[in-house]
Amino acid sequence: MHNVSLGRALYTVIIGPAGSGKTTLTAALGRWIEENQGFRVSYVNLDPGADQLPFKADVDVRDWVTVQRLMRERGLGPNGALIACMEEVYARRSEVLARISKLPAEFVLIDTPGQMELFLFHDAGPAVSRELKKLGSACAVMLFDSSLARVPSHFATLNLMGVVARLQLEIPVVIALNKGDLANAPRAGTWARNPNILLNELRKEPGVISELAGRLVEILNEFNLAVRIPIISSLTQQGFGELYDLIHEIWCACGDLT
Ligand SMILES: Nc1nc2c(ncn2[C@@H]2O[C@H](COP(=O)(O)OP(=O)(O)OP(=O)(O)O)[C@@H](O)[C@H]2O)c(=O)[nH]1
Ligand SMILES: [Mg+2]
Repeated sequence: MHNVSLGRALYTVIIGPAGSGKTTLTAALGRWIEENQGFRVSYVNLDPGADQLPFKADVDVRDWVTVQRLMRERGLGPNGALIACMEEVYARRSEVLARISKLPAEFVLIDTPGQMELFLFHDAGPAVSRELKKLGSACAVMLFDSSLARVPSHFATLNLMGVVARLQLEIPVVIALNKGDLANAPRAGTWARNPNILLNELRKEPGVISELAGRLVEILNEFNLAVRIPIISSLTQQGFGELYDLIHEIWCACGDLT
């Protein structure tokens, strides 16, 4: 149990590719934190394309703009409309952030659109994360489907994605592999716990990409940029304790214990 209040909120942005389970995790992790850590949790939806949500959004970007409305009004396709939505969110970010800043919670979980690249490489995502950092502590959870980590070189490149996200959003990034209940990446847990086993298996994998991935792991280790990657399940709550500890460590490192 870490139910010690750090005096200021922790804003956790959940990012990841389409369908990796961001929305399910936002709801499940929020409930888990409320029940197991005793903190108040607020929920923010920054996905203007969301239909139904499994959590009650305390701040909802759809109050300002929706993908459906811009598709209708501007004759755009879903991707064009999402880009237009992010422009709208960017233009109105001070209103959105003012609402977020008033949430009476220690933990604020923020769900984002499926097109992760839009949040990372459009102005709106980095602008939001920079402002969140000013409000309290902030971090991102970068979620991947664990089926992406079936071979050592794929697993090794996840850390690199985390570095890219950290560079873009300017906040610490925790990487997690979701859908661990499906056991479709049986070695991932071993690689996550033991980088030496990962390096050994990379050396056995043929090809220049595996060699590159091995060097990458070594360099990231050297620069202390490799992170622990928990295997989690938003359905069974597997790995939530480990994920929470990683997030909590960031909270402790960013703020003074009170
Ligand atoms: N087996 C399993 N399925 C999961 C898990 N988490 C999410 N899912 C399923 O994955 C699908 C996508 O989940 P979402 O939470 O909508 O994913 P998302 O990343 O928010 O999707 P977009 O917002 O559309 O990008 C749903 O069918 C979920 O039920 C998990 O831990 N295990
Ligand atoms: Mg979603």
